[in-house]
Amino acid sequence: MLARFLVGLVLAAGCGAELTDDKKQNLVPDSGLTIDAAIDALPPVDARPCTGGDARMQDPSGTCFILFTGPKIRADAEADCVALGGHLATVKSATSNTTVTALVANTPSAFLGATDLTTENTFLWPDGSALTYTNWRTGEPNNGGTGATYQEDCVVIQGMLGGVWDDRPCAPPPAGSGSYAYVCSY
Ligand SMILES: [Ca+2]
Ligand SMILES: [Ca+2]
Repeated sequence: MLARFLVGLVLAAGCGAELTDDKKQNLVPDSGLTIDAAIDALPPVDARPCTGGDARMQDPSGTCFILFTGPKIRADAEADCVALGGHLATVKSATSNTTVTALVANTPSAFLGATDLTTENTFLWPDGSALTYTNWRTGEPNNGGTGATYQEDCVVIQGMLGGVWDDRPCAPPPAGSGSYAYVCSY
């Protein structure tokens, strides 16, 4: 009985000490408020380092483009990009396309993020936004061309042709097609 009483006394003392400390902390002026205001005034910055993949480059706006040589089908490539905290690449300006073209300079074809999987010939970026900038190769997108027995609903950038775009299969069919290197961005 005495032991139980002593344990209770010790626990009560411990709680009392914590309460006292909390009280003291609450009485200290919050000197961090001025610093918080200064931080809030700064523009938002994506602090994630531009790393990973087989090569990577940042465009002047700070968007990080990451090349994986793969090859993989579109769904698997996109899963890899999501694991990085991004998506298959969104390219919204000629400046960004120049950066990605340099990144894939030695790569014949690499997936970007756009698809027309939802509505044929209406390409969208992974966030659902429309393409405001495009760099289609002459005659593209052609969904495989006249008489094609398959769909071309994904987009590749062709590094060895100066960074033009072509719609290509997202996966087979046709057999052996639909697997490419891929570029992620965030
Ligand atoms: Ca298509
Ligand atoms: Ca095509």
